[in-house]
Amino acid sequence: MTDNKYVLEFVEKYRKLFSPDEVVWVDGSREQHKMLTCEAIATGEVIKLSNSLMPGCLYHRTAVNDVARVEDRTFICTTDREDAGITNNWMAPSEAYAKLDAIAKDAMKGRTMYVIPFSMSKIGSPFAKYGIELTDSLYVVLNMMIMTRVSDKVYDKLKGGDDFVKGIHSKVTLDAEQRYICQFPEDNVIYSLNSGYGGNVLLGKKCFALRIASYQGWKQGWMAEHMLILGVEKPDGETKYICAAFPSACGKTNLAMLIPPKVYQEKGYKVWTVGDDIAWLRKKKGTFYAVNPENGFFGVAPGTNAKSNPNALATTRRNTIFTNVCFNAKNNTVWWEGSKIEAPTKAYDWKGRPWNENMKDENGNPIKGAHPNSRFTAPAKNCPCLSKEFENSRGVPVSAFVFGGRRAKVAPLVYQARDWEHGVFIGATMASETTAAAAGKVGVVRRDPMAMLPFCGYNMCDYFAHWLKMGSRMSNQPKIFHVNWFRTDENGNFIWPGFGDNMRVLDWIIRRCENEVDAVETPIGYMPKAEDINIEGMEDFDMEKLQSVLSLDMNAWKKEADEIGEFFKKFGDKLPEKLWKQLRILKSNLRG
Ligand code: OXD
Ligand code: MN
Repeated sequence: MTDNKYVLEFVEKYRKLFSPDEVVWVDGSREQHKMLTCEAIATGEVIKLSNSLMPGCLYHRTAVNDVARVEDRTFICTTDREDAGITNNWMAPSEAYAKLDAIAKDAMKGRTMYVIPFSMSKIGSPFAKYGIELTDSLYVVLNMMIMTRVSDKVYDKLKGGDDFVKGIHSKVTLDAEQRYICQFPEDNVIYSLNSGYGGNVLLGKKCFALRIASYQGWKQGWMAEHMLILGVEKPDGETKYICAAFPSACGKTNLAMLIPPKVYQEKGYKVWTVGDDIAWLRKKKGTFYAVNPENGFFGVAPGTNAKSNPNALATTRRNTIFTNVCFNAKNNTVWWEGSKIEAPTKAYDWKGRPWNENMKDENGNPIKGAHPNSRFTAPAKNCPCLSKEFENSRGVPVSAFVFGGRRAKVAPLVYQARDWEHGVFIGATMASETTAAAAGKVGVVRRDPMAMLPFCGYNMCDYFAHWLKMGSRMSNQPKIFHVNWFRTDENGNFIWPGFGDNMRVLDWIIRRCENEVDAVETPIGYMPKAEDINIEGMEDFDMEKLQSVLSLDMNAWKKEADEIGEFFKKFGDKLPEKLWKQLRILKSNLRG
């Protein structure tokens, strides 16, 4: 397959440690994909779904104790603890290697070790970074073949060198107590044991494209961000690109695949998806250019329906792997809560138990057919609104960065940073409130800077400084905005309808970028004049509701500013002074 000595040494080292019965070199070919799929079906690792209704689709269940990313078991392993910072779990590299090697010893006996060469972003592009993942999971192989560019051409691109990320994965026994997701940014190594859940084991995604890549970007002068990338095509045919960061459960995939409301469609607006989760950003001629390094979407299934995200639904109709959704045994398809499709009458839930929608647990709560974090892994090329720039190796020029969170009261529908430094402050302080859907107290504010808290592979203070520095080098700085689709009324109901209507906010953002519309200066930044948000054609929405989502409660903001101060204090002396300066400006503005 290759004579690259670094690749051969890497594979041999872990073959000796894991002791698999066999090593299979994955080459990315159709023939091999077909063979491996048949094998996964034969072993029961996946179930083949209806060929006529869902051609090429597969169904998989994870172990019940292994259904999500595990932040408490995720470590950044740097020589110096300071380089991981206070927001990451840290382990010394020597300790981590020793601990994980002991768990890994002979873990693949009786199994096959697959060697997956993959590229994040298009092979050969200026953005491309290469990786090799070793795994004992065929499910991982098949998912990686959707989410990344898997090909033996990767070996040629290495040109005999060692510039690749080494990904090591084994399910071992799926013991949650021995589960580790370790990143070694100084060594370009990811080591993941005892999990089979996507975010922990598809090592190209969070582990590489965010944790390792953010560290590489810091060292090499570029950025890896937890951002969707979308293009808004205007009636004159010009397309403007926006990158947006939201914490999990804020509808990133839905925003990335938004369908504009009728009034916008009639005028000729279109939204194109470049990416739904990760953006790699590089500077060219003073402008940020963004690519989506992935090749597919790993989206949350529950809540996806013909109204919330018809494009995502269409994307999943072929060659898609479904994980932990409900299995409809009547017609060999899948179902999930919030699909707006009648629940199946002959079905098995995500745990594999016979299921119907009337079933209740011992506390009388409905038993869900699909796990709330059940997923689809779908090829990007299936997406009806995929941007024609998706494969463009130069990336797309970024006009605006958007940060967002889920805030019931404090943040208005949209506001704009006064300048880059203020924008970095807004990103660094963004937050979401916990919802009733999650365990624990409702309404607890969790700060999640740039939505990177679980994904930044180095010290967050260095990360903020990197943001400040990158922006200061741009002659064509993107404008920075904050949005909040989740303001509630006195009864706790959402006021803003969201989904396609978010286009109205994107429209204001783009007009601001083009200096086509004025704004009001407020203590927190620039805000729209209500009449500049187009509410034409909206049902059950009026000027009064718009005013209410644009309103600012100064007392709530004073409390917010105090809380930001407490949050900043946790970072100690390393926090860039420019962020403290922005907090002083906010406090002084709020005093009036
Ligand atoms: C994801 C996440 O799975 O951000 O994309 O949690
Ligand atoms: Mn994500």
